[in-house]
Amino acid sequence: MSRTALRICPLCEATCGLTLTIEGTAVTGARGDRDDVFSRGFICPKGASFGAVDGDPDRLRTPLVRRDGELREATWEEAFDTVAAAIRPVVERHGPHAVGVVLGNPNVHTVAGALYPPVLLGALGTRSLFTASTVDQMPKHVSSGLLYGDAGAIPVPDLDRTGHLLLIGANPLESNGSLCTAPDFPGRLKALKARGGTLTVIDPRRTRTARLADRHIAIRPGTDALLLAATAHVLFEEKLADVGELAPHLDGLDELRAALEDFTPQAVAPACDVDPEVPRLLARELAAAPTAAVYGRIGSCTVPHGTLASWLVDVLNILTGNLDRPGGALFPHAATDRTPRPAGPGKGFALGRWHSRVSRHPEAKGELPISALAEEIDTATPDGEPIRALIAVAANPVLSAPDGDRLDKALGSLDFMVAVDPYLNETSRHADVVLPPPPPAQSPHHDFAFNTLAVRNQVRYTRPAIPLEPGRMAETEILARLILAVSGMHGADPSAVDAMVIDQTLGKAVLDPHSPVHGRDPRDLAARLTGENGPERRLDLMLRLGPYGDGFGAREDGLTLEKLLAHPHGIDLGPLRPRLPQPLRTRTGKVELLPGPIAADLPRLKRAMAERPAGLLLVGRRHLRSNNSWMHNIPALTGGTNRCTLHIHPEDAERLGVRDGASVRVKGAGGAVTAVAEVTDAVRRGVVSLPHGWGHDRPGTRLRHAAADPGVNVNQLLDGSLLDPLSGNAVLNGVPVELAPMA
Ligand SMILES: Nc1nc2c(c(=O)[nH]1)N[C@H]1C(S)=C(S)[C@@H](COP(=O)(O)OP(=O)(O)OC[C@H]3O[C@@H](n4cnc5c(=O)[nH]c(N)nc54)[C@H](O)[C@@H]3O)O[C@H]1N2
Ligand SMILES: Nc1nc2c(c(=O)[nH]1)N[C@H]1C(S)=C(S)[C@@H](COP(=O)(O)OP(=O)(O)OC[C@H]3O[C@@H](n4cnc5c(=O)[nH]c(N)nc54)[C@H](O)[C@@H]3O)O[C@H]1N2
Ligand code: SF4
Ligand SMILES: [Mo]
Repeated sequence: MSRTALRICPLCEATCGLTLTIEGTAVTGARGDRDDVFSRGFICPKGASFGAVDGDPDRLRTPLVRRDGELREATWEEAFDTVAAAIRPVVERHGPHAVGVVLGNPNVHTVAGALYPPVLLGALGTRSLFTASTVDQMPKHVSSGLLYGDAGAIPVPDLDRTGHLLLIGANPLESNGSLCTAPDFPGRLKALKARGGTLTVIDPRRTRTARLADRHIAIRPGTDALLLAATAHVLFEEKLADVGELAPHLDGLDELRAALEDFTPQAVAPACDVDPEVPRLLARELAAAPTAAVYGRIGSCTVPHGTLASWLVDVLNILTGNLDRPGGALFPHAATDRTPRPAGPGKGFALGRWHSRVSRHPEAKGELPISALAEEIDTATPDGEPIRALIAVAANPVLSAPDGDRLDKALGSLDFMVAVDPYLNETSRHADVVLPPPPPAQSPHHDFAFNTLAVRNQVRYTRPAIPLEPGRMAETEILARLILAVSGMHGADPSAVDAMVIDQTLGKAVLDPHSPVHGRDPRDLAARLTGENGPERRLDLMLRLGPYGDGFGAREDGLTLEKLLAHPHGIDLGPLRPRLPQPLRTRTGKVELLPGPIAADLPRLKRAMAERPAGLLLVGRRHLRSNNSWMHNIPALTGGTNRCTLHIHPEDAERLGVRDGASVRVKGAGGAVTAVAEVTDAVRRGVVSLPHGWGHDRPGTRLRHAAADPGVNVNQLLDGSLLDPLSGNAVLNGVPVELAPMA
């Protein structure tokens, strides 16, 4: 007897609605939900393998606790007892910062990851927070923080209506999009072309996305900020800049023009290794298009000038009048966003409110660079204690962050580590306690993060497709119990955590004159919340207080959890709409075009005009059937072209004596790896490419399929010292390497 159930796919940012086929407690099939208001039936090979991902026999079923040096199966009670007994003493003896927290990427794909880590951090009071954001999009947060006063205000390209898309360092045909949630990104790009629009792609590799483009610019890695600065320069020089209706919301236009004066096409072209006509062409194309959107992703962020490149992406949208207008780049409005407040000056965005202990890296958005995690554990300094205990939730930094070998050793030296992870992998193998969440089919889903980055406003929620198997614990409960265990409330009812958050939120809302519940009784409001459990009540709360919410009766027809549950394929909330100045939180209440920290970093970009590295530069790549470090254990998603090979251009291969299929030694500042060469002109000359997330050959892991074809860890080539200084983001692309064919 089989049945079907709906489940939003958590495997990438596209958030497709799936229809799962379920037999007993197993997912035996997955297809796109044609009635999904957003994804309309789209599915990719990863989503189609949902059953295999969900049912991977190597997923842990019970907690593991280290006894006599070995991880052994244990009860949940033993596991949380061990955590409670270990963490509090570290805090009491060495202070809160001696407990580190590492949050990995899947936290943005789970309900638990959205709702509990902020509470955990509050309970611990630690400044030792490291997340996947600093090997990813932190530069975009910093540029948004500086421009708009809110690190979360990220404009999203209006894919379905734009007339021209300039796409920089992104390959959505493999990644399915990022910081731009768009189920069927490939179809949306084809639709852009079908309606007469144009697509330009800047990427050192001729990717599947680049092959779809009208124009592909194979730039030298790491130099996009220069090319974009020159493009903005041309907009001013050729009097093509036209900010249109944005004018009253902008501050610093003249200062911006002056700051970009030296970035002429002639001056940047040699460093970018493009013709000086390219920035002129880009500027004219952007200015001439009826509407246009500039969009940058990983390749524009994980580079030495990541924050400047991210800032310039928005600068180009602003100078062409495309920010906040249909067809340009707009600020989405998610159903769980906070109650909108009236426009006006805000608190602004501060960087470097504290610094890392060893290398004195400034914090950004409350985080320290994950590149610095190893040294914060293994290096003593006179001021402050090293990290002694670590809580890792959905993170595999041994593979995803620079210099995995050093981090591997550092993790092994901790007094205590707990990992919330379904796998015993390169990172969790160091834990003293592993707390495994249930597989996705047994978990609820709502996209708290990605709905704020979606190309269409919409809201969807799916309850667990399969009830929790006996012995399983919901990840929401795991994290709630973890919070209680580290805050001296071990053993209390985990729903107390949700009740506390609800009380605090309502307590503030009733005092806020702009809230729809201003002046009401918080206990009465709390009693009206619906939902089967704490996390559902919190979702109901956020929906009801949000921009489309019922305001607890203040707005008839408004959104509630009950209403959402009555729409299992989701509720469409319409296309993106202009919102300025409401999202602005800067001190001036305007878009601050040339913020101080950006202006102070421009001389470094100017110096980069003279840099022409003679050697090879390494870039990454993603494969459609992969996802960071944790999907190489699924047979259906490995093999074929999804391999950890080194792409190298035929001319470079010839010059260095590298043959297709032969092993090559790749050396970087942090170490060396040996990979099989794949000679291809899909990479430009002077550039080689290795994918990340591989290197599954360490002992003590339980990833049987992945270990059979382990690949190598590209991040071993890094030593962790190369960062974008403003954001602390690791430089993962455009990294100098040396090659030697193996005898
Ligand atoms: N060289 C190079 N390095 C990179 C990148 C690159 O492009 N090049 N990309 C970077 C980017 S963009 C990112 S986001 C990071 C990712 O870095 P990480 O977040 O550290 O790595 P992931 O591989 O996403 O690992 C996630 C972990 O979460 C676990 N997990 C999976 N599902 C769940 C779940 O439902 N709950 C919990 N609790 N755990 C779960 C997995 O088993 C795995 O251990 O890697 C970065 N590293
Ligand atoms: N299939 C699959 N999908 C994924 C993931 C995955 O691992 N696999 N990971 C998910 C995550 S966590 C993220 S953050 C997103 C990332 O989503 P995307 O940013 O679309 O990811 P990539 O496919 O790595 O594309 C980055 C492109 O930048 C190019 N590039 C490298 N250096 C430079 C440079 O200096 N300048 C320019 N202009 N381009 C450069 C690379 O060649 C590459 O084609 O994907 C998500 N989706
Ligand atoms: S595109 Fe992403 S969200 Fe959609 S099915 Fe594939 S992995 Fe899942
Ligand atoms: Mo990412």
